Amino acid sequence: MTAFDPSRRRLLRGVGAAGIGVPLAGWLSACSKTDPDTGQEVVEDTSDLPGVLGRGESQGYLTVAIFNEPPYTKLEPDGTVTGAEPDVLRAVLSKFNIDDIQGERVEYESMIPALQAGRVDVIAAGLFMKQSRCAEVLYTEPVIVSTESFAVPPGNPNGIASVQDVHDNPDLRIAVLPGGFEQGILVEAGVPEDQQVIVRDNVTGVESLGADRADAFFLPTLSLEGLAEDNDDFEITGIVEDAPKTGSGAAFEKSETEAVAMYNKELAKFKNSQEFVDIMNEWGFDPAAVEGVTSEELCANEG
Ligand code: 6CS
Repeated sequence: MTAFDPSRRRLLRGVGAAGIGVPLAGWLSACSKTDPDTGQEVVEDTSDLPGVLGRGESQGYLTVAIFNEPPYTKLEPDGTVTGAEPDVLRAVLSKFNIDDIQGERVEYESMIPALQAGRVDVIAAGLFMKQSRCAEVLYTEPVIVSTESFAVPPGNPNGIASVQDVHDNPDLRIAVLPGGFEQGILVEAGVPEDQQVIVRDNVTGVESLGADRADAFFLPTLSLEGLAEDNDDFEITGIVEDAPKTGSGAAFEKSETEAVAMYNKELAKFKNSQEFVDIMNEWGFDPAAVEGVTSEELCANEG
C-alpha cells in the first residue's frame, strides 16, 4: 500500500464532489449494511487506512476515553469532549478524514482495560506515561508535559512539599485517585496503603481536606488550579520536585503499530503548527515544554 498522503485524500474528495456529484468523503468512508443475523447496521470498512484509523474513517468517529479533569479533558454539558488532549487528538485525526471524536468518561484505573476490551478506540486523557502503562498500550509521541502538586488546607499546616515529606511522616494521609499516576508515585516511594485515601473524583479529593479525611490531595498542578477557581478552601503547593516528570499523548491498542506510526507523522507536523500552540495556550500548558520529549523517555518512569 502506498504511504498515506492526506493531501491526496483531500484532492480525491474534491474531484469526487466536482467530478461525479457524489460526496467522495462518503464513498471513501462508510458503506453500511444490515447484518442478516443480528439485524444491526454494520459499517463496512472501506477505508484504505490501517487499523483504528480505517475504522475511524469508515464510521466517521473514534470513541475516546476521558476522565473529565480540566484542563486535560473536559466533557461539556452538550456532550462535546474538549481539553488539551482531546483537542489535539481531534485535530490530528482530521488529517485522516476522521472528523469527530465521541467522549466516554472512564476512571483512570479502567482506561487501559476499556481500550483492551474495545469499549473505546483511544485514550486521550492525560494518562501519564510510565513503564506499566507503556507495556499495555501503544502511546503516540507526547503532547503535554506537566507537573504535580498537593492541595493542602490553608497555611499548609503540615508543611507538605514533597513525596519525601509524606514518606517521612506516617501520620500524613494523602488523597489520591484510584490507579492514578499519583497513587503510583506514593507506592514507588514506599508510602503504605494506610496513608493513601482513595477518592473517586477531584471534587471529593479537595473536599477530603475540609472533612479532615486527608491532609493533602495529590494531583497535577494545572488540575488543582482549575479546581481552585471554584473553591478557595485549599492552597496549592509549589511543584513537587521529587515526583517523576509527567507527560502523555494518546494511547492506542498495542497492536496498532502501523496506525500509530502514521499518526505520529501527522502529530509531529501538528506540534510545529500555530494551531497546536493555540490549543496548549487555551488550556494553560506550555507548548514548548514537550519539545524534545519522547515517549521512550517518559515510558522509563518507574511504576
Ligand atoms: O495519569 C494519571 O493517572 C493522572 N493524570 C491526570 C491528568 N490526572 C490525575 C491522574 O491520576
